[in-house]
Amino acid sequence: MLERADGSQQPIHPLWLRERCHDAASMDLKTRQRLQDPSDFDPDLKIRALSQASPGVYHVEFSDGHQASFSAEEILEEAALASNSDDCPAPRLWDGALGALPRARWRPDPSAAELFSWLESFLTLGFVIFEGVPTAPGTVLKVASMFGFTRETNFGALFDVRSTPDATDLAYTSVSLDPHTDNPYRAPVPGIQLLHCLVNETSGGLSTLVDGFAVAEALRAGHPQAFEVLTRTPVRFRYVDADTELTASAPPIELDVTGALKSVHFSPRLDLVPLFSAERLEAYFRARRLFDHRLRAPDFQIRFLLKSGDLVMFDNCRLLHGRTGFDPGEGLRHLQGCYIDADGPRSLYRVLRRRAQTSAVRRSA
Ligand SMILES: O=C(O)CCC(=O)C(=O)O
Repeated sequence: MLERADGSQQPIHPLWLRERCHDAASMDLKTRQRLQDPSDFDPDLKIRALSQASPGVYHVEFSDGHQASFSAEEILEEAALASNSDDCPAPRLWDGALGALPRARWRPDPSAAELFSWLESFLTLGFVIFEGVPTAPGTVLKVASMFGFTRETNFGALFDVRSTPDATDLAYTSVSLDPHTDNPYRAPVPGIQLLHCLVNETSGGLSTLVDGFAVAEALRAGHPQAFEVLTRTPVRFRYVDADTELTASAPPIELDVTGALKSVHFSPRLDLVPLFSAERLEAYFRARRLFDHRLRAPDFQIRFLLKSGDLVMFDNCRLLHGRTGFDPGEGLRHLQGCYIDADGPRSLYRVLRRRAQTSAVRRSA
């Protein structure tokens, strides 16, 4: 048992603790990877002796003869991690009344504190808008590289979003686009999308964003059966052009093992539900309609103009994006986009936090 800050007791399982030994016999100290296969530990392992080595540090002797020291603080921190928690800021769900948008002045060489605050906005709200990003073509890739590795696709490392007569995707026309997640036909789906406005000479083409997690939670609360149907129906998404044929299946609302929201997969231009029984299909169509009508409702959606030099980076597994239609006769509208994997900003956030903690400890020493 360890005592938590609030005085309550935290039971610690011997095998769980044995797997966390970080002495040189248990792990490679450089890579911090385990040297022993933990499945070989005695399943009936016990703690034979426990003593306090110094304030907050315990010396443990296990029944297999191994001895190790642990910081109580570190063990309690690890114990507090819920099974679905990744120790980054939790999503703060929002709706159409969000108010001030998370905007930041872009700088190619931000301070650690600036970068940290950009990441906090992104991780909590699912998006951040940078202003003043140079409009030289390709700059979106430079911005992306600050947060993660570009996920190249059949559209290339970046894609141009502008109205063209030979469009291979409705995004490359001037029609309005309802809220959707990008590329649900890929496995894995691109985690994060960046869209950088180089030029917008039209009066339309407003960008839209919806917090898919907020809508999903509203559905769970108000229409639990519909929510359940959308978590259990595998929908097939498909993209085909002359050189590419991609398909992937996913439920519109994907949950993790604890039942928490994991991902939204939604693109009404591309979804194909398998031919289930009439009863199952009707339940799905009713549920999709409820979900989609909320995704399109102003109560949940925000609209804003991306002007030349603005760049929006958003979580493609949580937020849905779209745009209003525009008249290409009014002038040019040209965005460049790219994808990065979902884990880049989370890794960067942890590294910055660790560095800040280390330098705070150094300063106080
Ligand atoms: O034109 C826009 O603002 C958005 C385009 C879009 O939805 C996309 O590229 O996926």
